[in-house]
Amino acid sequence: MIELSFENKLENVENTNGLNICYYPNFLGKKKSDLLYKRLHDDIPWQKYQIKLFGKIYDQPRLTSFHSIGNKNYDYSQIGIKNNFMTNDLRGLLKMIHKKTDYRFNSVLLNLYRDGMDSNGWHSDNEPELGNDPKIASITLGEERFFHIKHKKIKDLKYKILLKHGSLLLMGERSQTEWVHQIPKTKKKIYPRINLTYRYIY
Ligand SMILES: O=C(O)CCC(=O)C(=O)O
Repeated sequence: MIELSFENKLENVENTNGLNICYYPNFLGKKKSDLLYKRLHDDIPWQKYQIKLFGKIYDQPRLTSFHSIGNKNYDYSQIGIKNNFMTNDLRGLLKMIHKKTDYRFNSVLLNLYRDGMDSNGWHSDNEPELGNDPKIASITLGEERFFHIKHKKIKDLKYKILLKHGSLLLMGERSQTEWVHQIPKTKKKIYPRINLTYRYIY
């Protein structure tokens, strides 16, 4: 797996073998990131959802909360996720993302990875209500974690990026139709991480 590094001024990589992603390591300053991490950690109504895999029920290995403008229905992973309203903090981040990109979003899924054993397995964000070619804006707060992305058909096309506190990762055209991504577990002793993925629900 090739690690994509974005040092110094190299802030975005586009069309890496057809992978359309942009990474902004310093999207939010440290002060704002610290403040938002604490507020979201304390105020978001985090819930533990269950998922059925091969006929068995498991707790998802993370806590989750879904928020949207206009009470959107989202059948995320078929877990019957509850809709919450967009708080001022979530709307503020949405505004900043809309300034940075032409993509438009109206909802956000938050994940809280409590430690290295919390994770998110290989998947694409491709539920029908996200449209034909979903775009995603992903913000990281708290502990940095590796994000893996691999092509669905071409075995050797695999990349990883260390997602930093206060960073923004944009996943653009074909990122969900042709690629899958994951946040793997780690045995390292680490602090919690909050991730926000902004999405457009039709
Ligand atoms: O935590 C992340 O960076 C990715 C989250 C994700 O893939 C998802 O919520 O679908």
